[in-house]
Amino acid sequence: MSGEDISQELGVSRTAVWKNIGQLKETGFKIQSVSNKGYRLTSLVDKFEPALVQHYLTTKNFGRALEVHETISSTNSRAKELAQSGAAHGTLVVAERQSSGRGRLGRSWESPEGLGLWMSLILRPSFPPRFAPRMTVLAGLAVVQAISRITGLEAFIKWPNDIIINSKKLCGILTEMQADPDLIDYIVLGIGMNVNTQKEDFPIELRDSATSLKLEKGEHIDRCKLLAELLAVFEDLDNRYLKTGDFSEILNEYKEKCITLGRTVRVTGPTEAFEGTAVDLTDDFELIVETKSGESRKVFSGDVSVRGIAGYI
Ligand code: BTX
Repeated sequence: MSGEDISQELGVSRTAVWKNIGQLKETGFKIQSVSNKGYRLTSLVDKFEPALVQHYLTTKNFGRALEVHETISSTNSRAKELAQSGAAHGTLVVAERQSSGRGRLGRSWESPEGLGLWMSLILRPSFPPRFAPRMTVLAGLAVVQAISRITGLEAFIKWPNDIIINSKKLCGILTEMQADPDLIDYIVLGIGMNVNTQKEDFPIELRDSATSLKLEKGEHIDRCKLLAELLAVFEDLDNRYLKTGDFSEILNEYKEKCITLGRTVRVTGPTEAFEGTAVDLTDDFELIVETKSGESRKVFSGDVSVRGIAGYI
């Protein structure tokens, strides 16, 4: 497109066009300039550039308030700070790299620069705190659906919150909440997804149990598009639940994608460990495990490994 056309279309001066093209190039957009012809955009920047993310967004709330960091300790920690100072429902924190990304139970989450989707969404739902795990259900389903739409890959959920492809861990979800006994102040929903990670980018101890979209699909994935799609699907599911108040249908969709059900699992709690078969989920999102002695036990949290999945033999 010629500089003249751009300046007319946007109603700005040729100098402004020239300056802005220069800035875009500095940000990482690949733009060819040919004298007497104009400019050609040959590739977008592979970064969470706020303007690019906003360009793809189709949501009403999710991601409309956006904070992007090059490096941050943990997007969940930053989102909690923002939530405490009053940030709105749907506020999003994204980082290119996390220096101390957190998993559950004090574990760490590998978040190398420019290769993943490390994000935290602030939610202020109006339901009581005991329903908070429902947000993890919505998030898990949203991740699976967004992956399918962007890449065509089929992903599964390992209860409660790991996303699995080809028996390997692709993504983890960390839900943290601040609440009074009967009112949620905020939920911070952290999602960590390996997007363009290559095998050698993972630390050795994770190479057999972790995967990325690029490794599974065999091609580079546009992280901004993926982020926008994920937020769109997530907001749709959230609206659907708000409108109908009916969670059973959504839980059934989750169950269809839940790789844990019907499998041998090992439950490691704070005081004991046992094995059994995961048979179902309760309406409160507890896992029902039938032990070898025929006892039926409800598991609320703790660690559940599924035989054959993500390194558990
Ligand atoms: P988790 O406790 O289920 O998983 C953590 C475990 O997963 C680690 O102990 C390690 O074995 C393995 N692991 C670590 N990094 C990776 C990785 N990149 N890919 C695959 N496996 C890995 C799951 O916790 C929840 C993770 C949430 C991460 C997001 S990122 C954005 C937000 N900010 C933040 O600090 N955490 C969340």
